[in-house]
Amino acid sequence: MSPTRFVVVSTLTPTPRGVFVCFEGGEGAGKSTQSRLLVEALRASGHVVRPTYEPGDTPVGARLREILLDPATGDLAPRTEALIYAADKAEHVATVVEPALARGEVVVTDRYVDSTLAYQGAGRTLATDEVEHVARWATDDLRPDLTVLLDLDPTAGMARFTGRDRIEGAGEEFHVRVRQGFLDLAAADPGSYLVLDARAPVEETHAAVRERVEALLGVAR
Ligand code: Z5A
Repeated sequence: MSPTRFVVVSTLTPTPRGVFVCFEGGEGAGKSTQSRLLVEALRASGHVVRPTYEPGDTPVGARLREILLDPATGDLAPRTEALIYAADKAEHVATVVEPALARGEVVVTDRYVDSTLAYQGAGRTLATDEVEHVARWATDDLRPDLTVLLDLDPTAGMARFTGRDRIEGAGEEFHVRVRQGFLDLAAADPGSYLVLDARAPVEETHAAVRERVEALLGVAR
Protein backbone atom coordinates (compact mmCIF):
# COMPACT_ATOMS: atom_id res chain seq x y z
CA MET A 1 0.00 0.00 0.00
CA SER A 2 1.41 3.37 -0.96
CA PRO A 3 1.83 5.95 1.82
CA THR A 4 -0.95 8.51 2.15
CA ARG A 5 0.08 11.97 1.06
CA PHE A 6 -1.40 15.14 2.47
CA VAL A 7 -1.37 18.31 0.52
CA VAL A 8 -1.74 21.37 2.71
CA VAL A 9 -3.67 24.11 0.98
CA SER A 10 -3.36 27.47 2.72
CA THR A 11 -6.63 29.36 3.05
CA LEU A 12 -4.81 32.44 4.33
CA THR A 13 -4.98 35.39 1.99
CA PRO A 14 -2.59 38.28 2.46
CA THR A 15 -4.05 41.29 4.27
CA PRO A 16 -4.73 44.07 1.76
CA ARG A 17 -2.52 47.05 2.40
CA GLY A 18 -4.10 50.01 4.16
CA VAL A 19 -4.59 53.54 2.91
CA PHE A 20 -2.48 56.52 3.96
CA VAL A 21 -4.14 59.93 4.21
CA CYS A 22 -2.31 63.05 5.25
CA PHE A 23 -3.46 66.54 6.30
CA GLU A 24 -1.13 69.44 5.60
CA GLY A 25 -1.26 73.21 5.83
CA GLY A 26 -0.21 76.15 7.95
CA GLU A 27 -1.00 76.68 11.59
CA GLY A 28 -4.64 77.08 12.49
CA ALA A 29 -5.78 75.80 9.09
CA GLY A 30 -7.94 73.15 10.76
CA LYS A 31 -5.81 70.01 10.29
CA SER A 32 -6.49 68.62 13.78
CA THR A 33 -10.22 69.41 13.50
CA GLN A 34 -10.53 67.80 10.06
CA SER A 35 -8.44 64.74 10.86
CA ARG A 36 -10.54 64.10 13.97
CA LEU A 37 -13.80 64.41 11.96
CA LEU A 38 -12.49 62.10 9.24
CA VAL A 39 -11.36 59.49 11.76
CA GLU A 40 -14.79 59.57 13.46
CA ALA A 41 -16.62 59.24 10.12
CA LEU A 42 -14.46 56.37 8.90
CA ARG A 43 -14.79 54.50 12.20
CA ALA A 44 -18.56 54.99 12.10
CA SER A 45 -18.58 53.31 8.69
CA GLY A 46 -16.60 50.34 10.00
CA HIS A 47 -13.00 51.12 9.06
CA VAL A 48 -10.09 50.44 11.35
CA VAL A 49 -8.30 53.77 11.57
CA ARG A 50 -4.98 54.80 13.10
CA PRO A 51 -4.99 58.54 13.77
CA THR A 52 -1.53 60.01 14.20
CA TYR A 53 0.53 63.18 13.88
CA GLU A 54 3.98 64.68 13.46
CA PRO A 55 6.06 65.61 15.22
CA GLY A 56 5.77 63.51 18.35
CA ASP A 57 3.52 60.43 18.08
CA THR A 58 6.15 57.96 19.30
CA PRO A 59 7.99 57.86 22.64
CA VAL A 60 11.19 59.25 21.14
CA GLY A 61 9.19 61.60 18.91
CA ALA A 62 7.53 63.15 21.96
CA ARG A 63 10.99 64.07 23.27
CA LEU A 64 12.05 65.44 19.89
CA ARG A 65 8.84 67.47 19.72
CA GLU A 66 9.71 69.18 22.99
CA ILE A 67 13.11 70.23 21.61
CA LEU A 68 11.59 71.38 18.32
CA LEU A 69 8.68 73.44 19.63
CA ASP A 70 9.78 74.76 23.02
CA PRO A 71 10.72 78.45 22.60
CA ALA A 72 13.36 77.77 25.30
CA THR A 73 15.32 75.76 22.67
CA GLY A 74 16.13 79.06 20.98
CA ASP A 75 17.57 79.19 17.47
CA LEU A 76 18.61 75.93 15.85
CA ALA A 77 20.80 75.75 12.78
CA PRO A 78 18.39 75.03 9.87
CA ARG A 79 20.11 71.71 9.12
CA THR A 80 19.85 70.64 12.76
CA GLU A 81 16.13 71.42 12.75
CA ALA A 82 15.63 69.50 9.48
CA LEU A 83 17.48 66.46 10.84
CA ILE A 84 15.48 66.38 14.08
CA TYR A 85 12.22 66.49 12.11
CA ALA A 86 13.61 63.74 9.87
CA ALA A 87 14.45 61.59 12.91
CA ASP A 88 10.89 62.02 14.18
CA LYS A 89 9.58 60.91 10.76
CA ALA A 90 11.86 57.87 10.62
CA GLU A 91 10.62 56.62 13.99
CA HIS A 92 7.02 57.49 13.12
CA VAL A 93 7.01 55.58 9.82
CA ALA A 94 8.93 52.57 11.14
CA THR A 95 6.93 52.07 14.34
CA VAL A 96 3.47 53.55 13.68
CA VAL A 97 2.57 54.23 10.04
CA GLU A 98 4.07 51.28 8.20
CA PRO A 99 2.91 48.62 10.71
CA ALA A 100 -0.65 50.02 10.60
CA LEU A 101 -0.67 50.03 6.79
CA ALA A 102 0.64 46.45 6.80
CA ARG A 103 -2.32 45.50 9.05
CA GLY A 104 -4.64 46.99 6.43
CA GLU A 105 -5.67 50.04 8.49
CA VAL A 106 -6.46 53.55 7.30
CA VAL A 107 -3.73 55.84 8.63
CA VAL A 108 -4.71 59.50 9.02
CA THR A 109 -1.79 61.73 9.89
CA ASP A 110 -1.78 65.39 10.90
CA ARG A 111 1.38 66.54 9.01
CA TYR A 112 4.05 64.47 7.21
CA VAL A 113 6.88 64.98 4.69
CA ASP A 114 5.32 68.01 2.95
CA SER A 115 5.60 69.90 6.24
CA THR A 116 9.36 69.59 6.23
CA LEU A 117 9.57 70.54 2.56
CA ALA A 118 7.48 73.64 3.26
CA TYR A 119 8.88 74.69 6.68
CA GLN A 120 12.52 73.59 6.56
CA GLY A 121 12.79 73.92 2.75
CA ALA A 122 10.71 76.90 1.58
CA GLY A 123 10.47 78.49 5.06
CA ARG A 124 14.04 78.18 6.33
CA THR A 125 15.30 78.39 2.75
CA LEU A 126 17.33 75.20 2.77
CA ALA A 127 17.54 73.67 -0.72
CA THR A 128 14.22 71.83 -1.00
CA ASP A 129 15.73 68.97 -3.01
CA GLU A 130 18.26 68.36 -0.23
CA VAL A 131 15.57 68.43 2.49
CA GLU A 132 13.47 66.10 0.36
CA HIS A 133 16.36 63.66 -0.07
CA VAL A 134 16.80 63.44 3.72
CA ALA A 135 13.05 63.18 4.40
CA ARG A 136 12.49 60.50 1.75
CA TRP A 137 15.39 58.49 3.11
CA ALA A 138 14.04 58.85 6.67
CA THR A 139 10.59 57.63 5.60
CA ASP A 140 11.85 54.93 3.22
CA ASP A 141 10.08 56.90 0.49
CA LEU A 142 6.64 56.07 1.88
CA ARG A 143 4.17 58.47 0.23
CA PRO A 144 0.56 59.21 1.18
CA ASP A 145 -2.22 57.93 -1.08
CA LEU A 146 -3.86 61.32 -0.60
CA THR A 147 -2.73 64.62 0.89
CA VAL A 148 -5.42 67.09 1.92
CA LEU A 149 -3.94 70.58 1.85
CA LEU A 150 -5.92 73.09 3.91
CA ASP A 151 -4.86 76.41 2.47
CA LEU A 152 -5.15 79.53 4.60
CA ASP A 153 -3.58 82.96 4.72
CA PRO A 154 -1.05 82.76 7.62
CA THR A 155 -2.45 85.89 9.28
CA ALA A 156 -5.90 84.29 9.40
CA GLY A 157 -4.40 81.05 10.75
CA MET A 158 -2.45 82.80 13.49
CA ALA A 159 -5.58 84.73 14.50
CA ARG A 160 -7.17 81.40 15.47
CA PHE A 161 -4.60 81.06 18.32
CA THR A 162 -3.20 83.03 21.22
CA GLY A 163 0.11 81.33 22.24
CA ARG A 164 3.14 80.92 19.94
CA ASP A 165 5.53 77.96 19.80
CA ARG A 166 9.07 78.21 18.43
CA ILE A 167 8.04 77.68 14.78
CA GLU A 168 4.87 79.76 14.98
CA GLY A 169 6.98 82.68 16.19
CA ALA A 170 9.17 82.60 13.05
CA GLY A 171 7.64 85.70 11.41
CA GLU A 172 5.17 86.54 8.68
CA GLU A 173 7.50 86.28 5.67
CA PHE A 174 8.53 82.81 6.80
CA HIS A 175 4.89 81.69 6.96
CA VAL A 176 4.09 83.23 3.57
CA ARG A 177 6.93 81.16 2.06
CA VAL A 178 5.62 78.07 3.86
CA ARG A 179 2.15 78.56 2.41
CA GLN A 180 3.54 78.94 -1.09
CA GLY A 181 5.73 75.87 -0.53
CA PHE A 182 2.66 73.75 0.18
CA LEU A 183 0.79 75.12 -2.84
CA ASP A 184 3.77 74.42 -5.12
CA LEU A 185 3.93 70.80 -3.94
CA ALA A 186 0.23 70.31 -4.68
CA ALA A 187 0.51 71.98 -8.09
CA ALA A 188 3.39 69.65 -9.04
CA ASP A 189 1.33 66.49 -8.40
CA PRO A 190 -2.38 67.45 -8.51
CA GLY A 191 -3.68 63.86 -8.65
CA SER A 192 -2.30 63.13 -5.17
CA TYR A 193 -3.77 66.24 -3.51
CA LEU A 194 -7.08 67.70 -2.48
CA VAL A 195 -6.56 71.44 -1.98
CA LEU A 196 -9.30 73.17 0.01
CA ASP A 197 -9.89 76.76 1.08
CA ALA A 198 -9.58 76.54 4.87
CA ARG A 199 -11.81 79.62 5.35
CA ALA A 200 -14.82 77.44 4.51
CA PRO A 201 -17.06 76.25 7.37
CA VAL A 202 -15.81 73.13 9.17
CA GLU A 203 -18.70 70.90 7.98
CA GLU A 204 -18.29 71.96 4.34
CA THR A 205 -14.61 71.09 4.38
CA HIS A 206 -15.31 67.80 6.13
CA ALA A 207 -17.87 66.82 3.47
CA ALA A 208 -15.33 67.46 0.68
CA VAL A 209 -12.62 65.47 2.48
CA ARG A 210 -14.96 62.62 3.22
CA GLU A 211 -16.17 62.37 -0.36
CA ARG A 212 -12.62 62.15 -1.70
CA VAL A 213 -11.42 59.66 0.94
CA GLU A 214 -14.46 57.43 0.50
CA ALA A 215 -13.78 57.38 -3.25
CA LEU A 216 -10.23 56.30 -2.46
CA LEU A 217 -11.52 53.54 -0.19
CA GLY A 218 -14.10 52.43 -2.74
CA VAL A 219 -17.02 53.17 -0.39
CA ALA A 220 -20.40 53.39 -2.13
CA ARG A 221 -22.43 56.44 -1.10
N1 Z5A B 1 6.75 71.21 11.48
C1 Z5A B 1 7.89 71.42 10.71
O1 Z5A B 1 8.45 72.51 10.71
N2 Z5A B 1 8.38 70.38 9.98
C2 Z5A B 1 7.80 69.16 9.97
O2 Z5A B 1 8.28 68.24 9.29
C3 Z5A B 1 6.62 68.96 10.76
C4 Z5A B 1 6.13 70.01 11.50
C5 Z5A B 1 5.93 67.64 10.78
C6 Z5A B 1 3.86 71.44 14.70
O3 Z5A B 1 2.98 72.15 15.43
C7 Z5A B 1 4.86 72.45 14.18
O4 Z5A B 1 5.96 71.78 13.60
C8 Z5A B 1 4.24 73.29 13.12
C9 Z5A B 1 4.98 72.92 11.84
C10 Z5A B 1 6.24 72.30 12.31
N3 Z5A B 1 4.51 74.62 13.47
N4 Z5A B 1 4.12 75.63 13.13
N5 Z5A B 1 3.97 76.71 13.07
P1 Z5A B 1 1.64 71.57 16.02
O5 Z5A B 1 1.49 70.15 15.69
O6 Z5A B 1 1.61 71.91 17.46
O7 Z5A B 1 0.59 72.49 15.37
P2 Z5A B 1 0.07 72.57 13.91
O8 Z5A B 1 0.35 71.32 13.18
O9 Z5A B 1 0.60 73.81 13.31
O10 Z5A B 1 -1.48 72.61 14.08
P3 Z5A B 1 -2.28 73.69 14.76
O11 Z5A B 1 -1.53 74.94 14.79
O12 Z5A B 1 -2.72 73.14 16.07
O13 Z5A B 1 -3.49 73.97 13.81
P4 Z5A B 1 -4.48 73.01 13.03
O14 Z5A B 1 -4.41 71.61 13.53
O15 Z5A B 1 -4.28 73.20 11.60
O16 Z5A B 1 -5.88 73.64 13.39
P5 Z5A B 1 -7.01 73.17 14.47
O17 Z5A B 1 -6.36 72.86 15.80
O18 Z5A B 1 -7.86 72.15 13.88
O19 Z5A B 1 -7.84 74.52 14.54
C11 Z5A B 1 -7.28 75.68 15.11
C12 Z5A B 1 -8.41 76.59 15.64
O20 Z5A B 1 -9.19 77.05 14.53
C13 Z5A B 1 -9.37 75.87 16.58
O21 Z5A B 1 -9.82 76.79 17.53
C14 Z5A B 1 -10.52 75.46 15.65
O22 Z5A B 1 -11.73 75.33 16.33
C15 Z5A B 1 -10.54 76.60 14.67
N6 Z5A B 1 -11.00 76.21 13.33
C16 Z5A B 1 -10.76 75.04 12.67
N7 Z5A B 1 -11.34 75.03 11.47
C17 Z5A B 1 -11.96 76.22 11.34
C18 Z5A B 1 -12.74 76.81 10.30
N8 Z5A B 1 -13.00 76.17 9.16
N9 Z5A B 1 -13.20 78.06 10.50
C19 Z5A B 1 -12.96 78.72 11.65
N10 Z5A B 1 -12.25 78.21 12.68
C20 Z5A B 1 -11.75 76.99 12.52
